[in-house]
Amino acid sequence: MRGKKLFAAALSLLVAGAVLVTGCGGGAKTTGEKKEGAKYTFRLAETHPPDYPTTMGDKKFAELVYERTNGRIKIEVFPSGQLGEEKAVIEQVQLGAIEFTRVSASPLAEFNKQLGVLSLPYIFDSDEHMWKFLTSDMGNKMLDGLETSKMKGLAYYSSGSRSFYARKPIKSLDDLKGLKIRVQQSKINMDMISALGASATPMPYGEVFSALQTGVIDGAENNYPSYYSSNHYQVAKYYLLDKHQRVPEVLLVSKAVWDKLSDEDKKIIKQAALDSVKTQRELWDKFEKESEAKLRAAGVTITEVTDVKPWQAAVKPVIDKYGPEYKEVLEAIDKARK
Ligand code: BDP
Repeated sequence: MRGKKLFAAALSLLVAGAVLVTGCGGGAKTTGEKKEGAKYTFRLAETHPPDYPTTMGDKKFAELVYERTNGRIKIEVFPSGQLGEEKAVIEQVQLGAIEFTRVSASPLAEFNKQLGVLSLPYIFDSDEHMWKFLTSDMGNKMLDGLETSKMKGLAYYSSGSRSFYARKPIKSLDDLKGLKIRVQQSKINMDMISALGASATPMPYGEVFSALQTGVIDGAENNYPSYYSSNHYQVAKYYLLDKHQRVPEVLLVSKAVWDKLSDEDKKIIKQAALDSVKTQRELWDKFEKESEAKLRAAGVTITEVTDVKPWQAAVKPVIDKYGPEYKEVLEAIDKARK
């Protein structure tokens, strides 16, 4: 599987030039001239399986673009990490080797510092609060800000809240002490884990199952849908609902590709991305409930954290360390609370 992914990644670099030169048979020019009515076939990299809500959102997006360009722009969705793990995919999107992707804002923040604020623990009270912020001027500004990192943010998707799970019973904050916990590849996440007394092991998502199975790590953290669809629950049966983060998903396009599109195509793509959010969010809400029910039916022990104050106090050093960098955004997040 790994080998296959590496091969896919190498291949995508090789064909990248070809896709941009030919626009896949559509005659998009390489001179930088923006041709109206050009035909393209693009790829969209997605880490989740085909029926996962983000993948379904990607597909809705692709479908809308296809319809609204009368079949001129075809976006093929590659699910299940076929084109590589998120960090490697982001690098390829920066090069224009992969045109589109949907990734978590956490690894993305390693490429665009401004987005790091979205990984800070307990900054959103609820999904409603998060969405109020994401759809505000500041939320949109952050998507546009990806341009400084060779990408163009198109839309946010839902990802619920993240909580811890482990191979052995965890029922309180104290139980995390000394555990080796896998985190997404981001510095803020590593600091958060340390602040909670555990030991942070960053690793790509696709490697977590076997690391849990073999005991290389004691636990990890994610939302119900990922915990369920990745089968992590089969080897780590104890879930502690502390909801430490709400990290949105981001749908984005390579700036190298974006800059070659006509204004009309840009408009269609941006609008299609925004229109796909509704589908993704509806499917998310449904799948979040379904996966929780399936986890319970499979015998997973779910412990609710009734008082998050000790958790918030424990991660305060993380907020103190990064907060000043994000003063303006944190103010906007606070405003969205009211
Ligand atoms: C999931 C996100 C996915 C991340 C994964 C992770 O949807 O994009 O890759 O978490 O933990 O919730 O790496």
